[in-house]
Amino acid sequence: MNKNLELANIFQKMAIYLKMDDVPFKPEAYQKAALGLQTISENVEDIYKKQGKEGLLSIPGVGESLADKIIEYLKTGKIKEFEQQKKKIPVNLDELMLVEGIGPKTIKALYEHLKIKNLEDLEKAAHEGKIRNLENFGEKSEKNILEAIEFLKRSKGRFLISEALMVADKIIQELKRLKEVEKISLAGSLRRRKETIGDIDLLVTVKKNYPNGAKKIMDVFTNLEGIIKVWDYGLTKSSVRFDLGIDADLRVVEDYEFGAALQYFTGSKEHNIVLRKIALEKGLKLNEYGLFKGRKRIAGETEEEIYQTLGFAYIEPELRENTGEIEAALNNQLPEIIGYNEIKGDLHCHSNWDGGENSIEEMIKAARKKGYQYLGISDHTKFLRIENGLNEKQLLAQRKVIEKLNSKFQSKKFKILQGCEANILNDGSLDIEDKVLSQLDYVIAGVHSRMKITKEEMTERIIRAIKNPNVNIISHPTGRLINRRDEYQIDFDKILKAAKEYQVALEINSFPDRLDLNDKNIRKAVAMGVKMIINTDSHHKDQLRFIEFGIAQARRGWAEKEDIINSWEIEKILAFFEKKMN
Ligand code: DGT
Ligand code: CA
Ligand code: CA
Repeated sequence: MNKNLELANIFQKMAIYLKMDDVPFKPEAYQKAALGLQTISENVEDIYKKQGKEGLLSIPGVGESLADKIIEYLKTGKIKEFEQQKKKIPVNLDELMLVEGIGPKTIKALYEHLKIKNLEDLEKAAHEGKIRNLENFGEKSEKNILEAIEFLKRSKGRFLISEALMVADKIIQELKRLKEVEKISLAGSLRRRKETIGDIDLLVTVKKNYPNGAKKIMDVFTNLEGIIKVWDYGLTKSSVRFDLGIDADLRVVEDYEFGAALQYFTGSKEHNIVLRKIALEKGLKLNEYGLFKGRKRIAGETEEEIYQTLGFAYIEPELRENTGEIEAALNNQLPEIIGYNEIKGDLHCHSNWDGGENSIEEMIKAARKKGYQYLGISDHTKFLRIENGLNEKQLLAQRKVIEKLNSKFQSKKFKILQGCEANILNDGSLDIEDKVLSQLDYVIAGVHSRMKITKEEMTERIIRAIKNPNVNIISHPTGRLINRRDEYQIDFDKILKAAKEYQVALEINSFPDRLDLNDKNIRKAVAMGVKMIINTDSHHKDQLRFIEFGIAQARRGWAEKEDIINSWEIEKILAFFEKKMN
């Protein structure tokens, strides 16, 4: 930050402190000076050096006393009055002032009565119902505070793909009902199925016989339920914000340029830049309106046409990150990435035996409805008490139940496998006796505790589990929670080597806040010939649908069918599990 912005920031805060004490007029003077400092292009330090106090007085909003404050800051790096204010009420104004509906007076009251200093304190107090008891507060204001914090958290960061897709699906549903809409498509990072989304991008074309179609579409779009702000209204582009805090851009384009627009607005920007450069080298021009030779449009109606005319194979949106896909396309070496309909079963599902929502029967019913050929029940094991983890005896009892269910499905060509999700303890051993593990169809092992250990320790710990003859799958191998928790420290190359040697599959967890492995790690696994499995980790039958996020992640990691064991027939998976034993 330069000195102008530093000082502007301090003056803004001093204004807030003055407002806490109901001082008249002065706060406005500080705010005006802050604005002045932000506006001028010249550096305040230079102004003072060249023209002294006179120069400072020429800054908009700066009078005698504030000029002295500026000089004090330039000379000592501090403003005494501000230091005293901070000492009296030591709160994080940067954070608290962002909360919608909270002003200086509220901040002061919250600090004096509840010692609330920052966003974290505020959220905690609101959750504990402490705020409603203060004078001038009530349950309503407490609820508002919580909602505002939630909003803040969301609007500041990027959104999980599941959240963005939920909003996008609703928009698409509403727009599809209009007779004016011809084609409609996702674009941007959402179409590329990135794990987090900045904003939603959508593209539509208007049916020919509706000359005012664009206006109708934009009117409906900008008035959708849940919109809290219209940033931009136009006949070719509009932008809105939904109450979740997520923005959506809608563009209306002509039929003949739909492919070009889709290609352009799908991105990524990095992919497009290289594509445009290649077009230029061929004497062509590529933009959102088409591919041109001189003034003549030679492609633009479809994306395929554009890639083809440029001399490429079609590149799937999930690959368009400029990480080698363009070279691969030019050399006809693009991978045949796994399709969205190629998963034959889900092997990481929890039942109500371990506190999941649904019975094994209900999970089976949901799996069959998805067209799966097999389903694996893999409940937590005993170390995880909070998840009602099963012990050896319970696992064996469950085995009997599953065997019985299987005999029922024999004629229907559906197979239920019994696994478990055992815990990798601190020393790399598992929390279930090998004697029992060996009786299950397969074993998943995962780290669920003590995640903050050194890289060496964590790597050793997981490798020891990989070496266990009964372990077939490592669940969520790096342990990250998107926007909440970083990966644990591991030497992934070593893990890959061990997984390959001991024939263990690494899981791509489809839960939208996990999506672990990430794309880079998936590509490494593919390159090394390490097998993976796309699982949902469902604790409820409706979560089976998350598989699409896991598949998208696998595609982003260039994985083919052969790399993903649950796109295989059941016999082949069982053989893969079995071979490990010997
Ligand atoms: P996001 O929203 O941060 O998750 O990521 P994107 O990829 O959706 O980015 P966004 O929404 O800013 O723009 C959508 C697409 O539009 C982007 O993927 C490529 C295209 N695009 C936007 N701005 C530019 C640009 O300045 N140059 C180029 N070549 N393409 C752009
Ligand atoms: Ca976007
Ligand atoms: Ca956008």
